[in-house]
Amino acid sequence: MSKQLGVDSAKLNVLAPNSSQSTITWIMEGEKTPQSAPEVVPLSTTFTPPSLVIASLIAALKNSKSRGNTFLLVGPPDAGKTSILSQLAYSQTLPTQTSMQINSAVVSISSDKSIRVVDIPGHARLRNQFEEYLPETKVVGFVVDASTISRNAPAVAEHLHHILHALTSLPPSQQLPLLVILAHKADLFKSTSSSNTSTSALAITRVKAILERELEKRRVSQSGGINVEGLGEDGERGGMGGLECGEKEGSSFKFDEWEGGDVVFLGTSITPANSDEKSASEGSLESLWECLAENM
Ligand SMILES: Nc1nc2c(ncn2[C@@H]2O[C@H](COP(=O)(O)OP(=O)(O)OP(=O)(O)O)[C@@H](O)[C@H]2O)c(=O)[nH]1
Ligand SMILES: [Mg+2]
Repeated sequence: MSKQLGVDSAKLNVLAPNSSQSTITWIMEGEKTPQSAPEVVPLSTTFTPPSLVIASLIAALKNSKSRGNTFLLVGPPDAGKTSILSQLAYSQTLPTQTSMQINSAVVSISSDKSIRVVDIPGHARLRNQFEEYLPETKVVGFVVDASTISRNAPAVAEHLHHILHALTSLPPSQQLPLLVILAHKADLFKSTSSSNTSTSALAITRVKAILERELEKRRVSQSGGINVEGLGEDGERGGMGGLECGEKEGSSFKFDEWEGGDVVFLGTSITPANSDEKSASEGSLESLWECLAENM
């Protein structure tokens, strides 16, 4: 494992190859989202011809519609968020370190469309910064290491619960972002797979089943008062929603019935920078590219 705690400026040097297509900007911890074009065009107090006012209003409207072009990468530490960002932005995987800052890059997804990809560190103290970006977000990608989820299930589900809660708490005026759960590092399934099922499909099946089971545990424990990870005694219990499903009596948590909207599962992988294995086992973000092209 090449991960280590590191100085972010060093990481900037590593992660910023010369590229005319994409730019990575590094946003300091606690710094606000860069402001997009102002939504309201200030009207001069002096005489303004009506046609100019109308033109300004149209421009403001266009600006407000063009907001929401962010693909937000969230998820536990070590899941692969920064690796995915660097693959999307630079078509190559660069060595990563545990992120202590938010990373952001502009990525071109078609000849006439660019999106902003924002990678929120999984570190417990930093992960909640994702909420600042939700107003600009069209797709949320929750990245899960499918190869380790069996042993990290409660922590991963706790992290996801916060995301589900935040999404279902958005004001009705805001368009709900699409939630995409990336069953990542699908390449690590190949040695254990004896069937013809693709590694992506295996990763998705496992991640979905484990998360549904863990989220159901959280739902039951919230109503029953049993303590589970992240639902401490300080008033959070019973207060953190986001797990509501279709109200069939006795039904357990199912993503397909989640009231917060559609949830898409994708099996993804990249070839790690320090891997010896080459193209034969080349990882794939193809399904993610397709999903972004369709939904952004
Ligand atoms: N085998 C395999 N390794 C991967 C894959 N994606 C990422 N990795 C490795 O997983 C480790 C963690 O990747 P990062 O991208 O740093 O993880 P992160 O989600 O940004 O982690 P934090 O910054 O701590 O939140 C690195 O060593 C990557 O090389 C993958 O698809 N397959
Ligand atoms: Mg990272």
